Amino acid sequence: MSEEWTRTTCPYCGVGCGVLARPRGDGGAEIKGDPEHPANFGRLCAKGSALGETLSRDGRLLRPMVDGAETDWDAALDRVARRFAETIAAHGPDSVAFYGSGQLLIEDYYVANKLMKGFIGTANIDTNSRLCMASSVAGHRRAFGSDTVPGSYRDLEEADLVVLAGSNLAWCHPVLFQRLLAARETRGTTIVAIDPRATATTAAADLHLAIAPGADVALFSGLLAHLAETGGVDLRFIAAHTVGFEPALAEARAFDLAAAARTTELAPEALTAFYDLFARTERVVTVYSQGVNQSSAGTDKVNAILNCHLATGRIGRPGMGPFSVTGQPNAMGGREVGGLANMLAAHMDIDNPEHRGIVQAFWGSPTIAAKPGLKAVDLFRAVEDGRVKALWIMATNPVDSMPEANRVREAIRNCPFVVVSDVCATDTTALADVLLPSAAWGEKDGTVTNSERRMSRQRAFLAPPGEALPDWRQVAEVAARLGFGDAFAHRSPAGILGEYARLTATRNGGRRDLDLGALAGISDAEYDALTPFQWPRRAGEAPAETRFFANGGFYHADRKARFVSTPFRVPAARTSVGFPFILNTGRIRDQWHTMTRTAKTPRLTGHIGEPFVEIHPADAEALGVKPADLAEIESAHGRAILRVVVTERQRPGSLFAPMHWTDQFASQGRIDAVTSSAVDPVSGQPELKITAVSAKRFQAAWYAFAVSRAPFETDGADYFARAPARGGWRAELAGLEEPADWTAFARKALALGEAIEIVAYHDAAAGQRRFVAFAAATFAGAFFVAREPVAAARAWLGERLGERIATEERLRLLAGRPGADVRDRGATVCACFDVGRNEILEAAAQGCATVAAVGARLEAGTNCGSCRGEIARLVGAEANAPRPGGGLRKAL
Ligand SMILES: Nc1nc2c(c(=O)[nH]1)N[C@H]1C(S)=C(S)[C@@H](COP(=O)(O)OP(=O)(O)OC[C@H]3O[C@@H](n4cnc5c(=O)[nH]c(N)nc54)[C@H](O)[C@@H]3O)O[C@H]1N2
Ligand SMILES: Nc1nc2c(c(=O)[nH]1)N[C@H]1C(S)=C(S)[C@@H](COP(=O)(O)OP(=O)(O)OC[C@H]3O[C@@H](n4cnc5c(=O)[nH]c(N)nc54)[C@H](O)[C@@H]3O)O[C@H]1N2
Ligand code: SF4
Ligand SMILES: [Mo]
Repeated sequence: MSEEWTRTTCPYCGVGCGVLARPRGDGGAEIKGDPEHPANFGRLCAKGSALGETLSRDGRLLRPMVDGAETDWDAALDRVARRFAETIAAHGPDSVAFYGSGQLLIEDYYVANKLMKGFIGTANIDTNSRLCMASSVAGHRRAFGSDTVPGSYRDLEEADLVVLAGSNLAWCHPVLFQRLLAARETRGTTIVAIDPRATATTAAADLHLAIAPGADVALFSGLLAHLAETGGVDLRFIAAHTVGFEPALAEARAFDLAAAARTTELAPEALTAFYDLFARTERVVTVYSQGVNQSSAGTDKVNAILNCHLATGRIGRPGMGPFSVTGQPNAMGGREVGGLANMLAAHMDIDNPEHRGIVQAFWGSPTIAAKPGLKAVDLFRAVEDGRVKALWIMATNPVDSMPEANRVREAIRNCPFVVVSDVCATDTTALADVLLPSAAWGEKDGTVTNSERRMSRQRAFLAPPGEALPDWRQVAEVAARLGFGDAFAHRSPAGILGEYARLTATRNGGRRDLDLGALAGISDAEYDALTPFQWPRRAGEAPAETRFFANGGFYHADRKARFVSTPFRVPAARTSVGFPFILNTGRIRDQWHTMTRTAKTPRLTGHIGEPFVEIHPADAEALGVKPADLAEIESAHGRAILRVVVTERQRPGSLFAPMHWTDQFASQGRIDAVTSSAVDPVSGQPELKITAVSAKRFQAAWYAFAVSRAPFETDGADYFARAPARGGWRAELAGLEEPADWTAFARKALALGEAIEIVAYHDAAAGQRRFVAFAAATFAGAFFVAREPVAAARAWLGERLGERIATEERLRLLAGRPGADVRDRGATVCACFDVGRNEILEAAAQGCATVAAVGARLEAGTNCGSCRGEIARLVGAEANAPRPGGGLRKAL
């Protein structure tokens, strides 16, 4: 591989930042932001910056496996093809299914979709985007006639008001959020955040509307009614470019101010402030994400937002428009190629006979799926009840990320034939009959589309380990074995993209939004040199900034947009005496989904290293739980045990837990064992933000904190959570009963083998036990037990692992605390510069009173900026310095 920098794209969020990567020779890589990429202009967030530390080969799948035994590719692929062919022959094409991911590249996705819909002849191909973007897709298609995101990132910088609805942009799209904050410094942009709980995003907003869970339709219906009432609508745009305004408005009028305030549980003054601001500000961008999409009214929430932008004609012009931000690096690309069960390909509709004709003729395929296939939740139900008998899962981990995940796990376990393509071992790969090792980020070539319709190259800069192969090749090989070799004869990703681009342009002539004609038949050399561009890019067109709909031109047959009536529906989940809380779930700053990559480096586990549940102080008191206790959260579907965080950021009656933890990292941290699979009736997207649950204290008899050079043996603890530490691993443990022999228990848990020396300390009165393990005079592990959650200098202990320890220092380790001259850095706050909580508190004590002052002294907060809110809290300063136009929060 070349020792030069390779230009590629970050594999995490949908911002789609450009990355420069250079192999380091030890398997890792140097990483920096690509200054020329128009998504990030050189910036990266903590996850992107840490990419080079997550490339290790630990846990990587290296060889194909059939029935748990290693084999060669031919045997594995033959088995997949034979079992799919037999199942189809016996039970028809709808008895097989494919479950993909917004983390597949366009080329992978395109061939999988082509095989299923055009050659096997079933639309049973769905993706984790069903859990993510499906409501936005459905809302866009209802309003615009196509799944079009009209604007660009630049619009967030050119807006005077940015509304963030159900989006924790600060943590989930950090570089885009930093672009917004930087623009606000000069422009004085007002930011309104709509979220039931307080987050790093709401902390930076001028106005936080802590809406009742699920009430967004009422909020935006009230806005539409208010706009009509106060003359805030654009009658010319409505007349020229839309249909259905009057009925939608009539429906929205159910939400006068009083009704909107009642349903949203917001003060009328706060609502009026927002409504007036929206009415009087021409340049408004409304960004929406999972608080909107992951709802049993998700599609209506999207249309309620779109209605307000259509009514004001604020769409597709600089600084104006609705903006659905995508989650995964290629969530948008997956929608484009047809990865959803209800789409065909290249933004053509499965229900449209003309579109089916175009696609079938283009593919020269024997068949074409004629009706939509099963959407994710239904797809796994069909696996459960035996309608689907052969399933291929690629680049997603449904055992941890699907709602009612225990049920999904059983369905997969009982499915007669399961293929999983992944890069590493997961809770899902454990259930595979055939396990296929995929080439990972950095090892494969392809393209992705980000949230602003910008396509960028991912480029290989490392050789794949073992026999790992790119996903598209696995699909093409199986297709060939099913007898479709001619249609899947692609020899390179460029060939696939070139074919796909030709399809987008076929019989298009401006009738479809997605047109990549300029890339039709792209050569390998052109593909290598491809620079990021926004679609559409028709034949002969050079890259240009593109927007849609400023002058109408929607994609319904009459080229007009539709207002959609959105009657308010309450969420599917009802609290009851047995399940009195609403459980909300989502993301944390430094972890990506099921943690298969971001949990490989202590830089990213140092911020939050354990699954937790946020509880309002009043609820905590009523439940008798204290900070750092453990709580059991239970729904009708399953149970989780999580560390308690008591905080006023949470609404009373609501809980929040992260989606990330799996059986690999915690005993019972899989929150999707608990969540409900109630879905939106239009999009089929599950309501992952609202599940009725109970909460109670986990009655631990003992708690332990441990560090070890080894990854721990956790059998015997009723609770554990582990994470990498700087010199090894750290773990939190707890149990309902004390083990008979603590020394033996600690020894086994530390998993260091016999050749260690253990120094022990027991304070019977305080109920404390401490064990410190040394291997050849180096610090190898520690195990601290107490009746209460353990107090110890966690970060300091983790950092000392592997160090040679002088005899007189051993006592310090046994005390679990550094001496007065050394400090425990505390949990990581700034992951970019690796700065801990205690370092920031010390800087504050020495007079750093602002985020800028802390940045000047420690560098903390000066790169990606996503920790700035937290730093502000620690130094007791406002999240952002005063700026023009920022007086709204004070005014309220
Ligand atoms: N660090 C990190 N970043 C990520 C990811 C990650 O795993 N880690 N994943 C990526 C992916 S795939 C996605 S889809 C995006 C998701 O990005 P976001 O949608 O921003 O993230 P979430 O935390 O899922 O949810 C956003 C917010 O919705 C709020 N919410 C819950 N219920 C409601 C409601 O009824 N109304 C409103 N208005 N808000 C509500 C939640 O409290 C939460 O703060 O993030 C992407 N970026
Ligand atoms: N409770 C709750 N649940 C949620 C959500 C929520 O907000 N709350 N959010 C939902 C959303 S929006 C999403 S997007 C999903 C995400 O859920 P998943 O898609 O299940 O999460 P990931 O951990 O990203 O899984 C990706 C898998 O692909 C593997 N992988 C990485 N690169 C490659 C590759 O190149 N090829 C192959 N074959 N495999 C690869 C990784 O090792 C990993 O196992 O979770 C959903 N689930
Ligand atoms: S914001 Fe962070 S995670 Fe998202 S693409 Fe950019 S560097 Fe990657
Ligand atoms: Mo997502």
